Amino acid sequence: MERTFLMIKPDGVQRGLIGEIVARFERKGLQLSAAKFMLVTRELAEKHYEEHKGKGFYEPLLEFITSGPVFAMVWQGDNVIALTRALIGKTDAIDALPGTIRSDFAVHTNFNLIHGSDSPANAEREIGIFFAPSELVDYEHAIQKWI
Ligand code: RTP
Ligand code: MG
Repeated sequence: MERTFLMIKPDGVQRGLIGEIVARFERKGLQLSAAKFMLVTRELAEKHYEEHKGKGFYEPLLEFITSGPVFAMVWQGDNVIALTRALIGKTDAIDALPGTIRSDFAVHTNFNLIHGSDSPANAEREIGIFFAPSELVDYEHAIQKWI
């Protein structure tokens, strides 16, 4: 069973889209392992986005992600990384397929509502940055049997 780190960014929170976005992952049949509503410190943001250090969008991205609360989550399921990236859609809303979160609700690359891990290694790294092991809830998810 694979795990991923998803985070509704400050724009998604301010626009009242937490429920709408979470509902899409629930309906898909994925299993929620952890969630918390929180502020991202500069230190946390630097760790999370270390792969983008030095790029032109790095500083504005850190400013944006620390500008207001986020909704951080861990989800699990078979192929959860690829499945959630598919539901989220391409980085730029113009390229995102209709029906994806970014196509349905986003206009601009800089305000693209949600982050999703892009590999198993990054997922584990990001989960470790945002959650303590004790915050991950291990339970039997009845719906998994039917999906
Ligand atoms: P994310 O990490 O947030 O899930 O998004 P992603 O994989 O689709 O995109 P990534 O390449 O990892 O970029 C991280 C975030 O940086 C901002 N960005 N801006 N102006 C630009 O060219 C640009 N490129 C990336 C976006 O907010 C993107 O989600
Ligand atoms: Mg990324």
